[in-house]
Amino acid sequence: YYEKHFPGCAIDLIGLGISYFKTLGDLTSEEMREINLGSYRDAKYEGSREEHENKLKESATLYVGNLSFYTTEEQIYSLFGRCGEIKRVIMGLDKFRKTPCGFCFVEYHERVDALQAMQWVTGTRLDNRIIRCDWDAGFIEGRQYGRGKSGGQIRDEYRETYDPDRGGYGKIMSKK
Ligand code: GTA
Repeated sequence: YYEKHFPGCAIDLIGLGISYFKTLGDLTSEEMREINLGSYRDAKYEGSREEHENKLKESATLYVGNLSFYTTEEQIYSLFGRCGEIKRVIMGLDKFRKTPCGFCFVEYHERVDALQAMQWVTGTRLDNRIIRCDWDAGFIEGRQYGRGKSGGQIRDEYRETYDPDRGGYGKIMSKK
């Protein structure tokens, strides 16, 4: 787990074959920047690729996915607040109905708190779903809306399984 999320932080103590893992408090600012940034890149990001990468490296904002449509902002505050003081939570909304559509952004004041959430909260259960956190380059007005034709997230248009907590079948499947 550490090798995946904190590449370069496992130090083999010379000759002893013992691996020592640094805790978050031990990381240098350079190591903090370089931590696994994930593979998602927002295709609608307005700016250069380099700028996008730099924003991700310095961001204190997380995208949280695979939420139930029934999960509330209060639940997000209560879970993510365990990792540090939250500046703002932005719930993802269906662009037509303006109802939750299964994701949110969590902005912390400090990057180290977002890092704690990346370490401890991603992959845990909320409303009986395994949630996923990802670094985000920062919230911009409009990004809270699903980009699918139906108003929800694009991935829910193509989903082929039945997911009662995310509106049933995917939108394309339900038209078949
Ligand atoms: N930081 O992982 C993320 C992330 N996701 C998934 C969405 N957002 C994210 N931000 C971060 N990390 O502000 C953000 C977006 C936006 C908001 C809603 O959430 O930046 P969205 O989910 O509606 O649309 O965004 P997005 O993100 O533009 O779609 P995505 O996930 O890249 O691409 C669509 C996915 O749907 C593909 O991975 C694929 O699985 C599926 N898909 C797309 N097109 C097809 C297709 N033609 N056929 C089959 N599957 C497809």
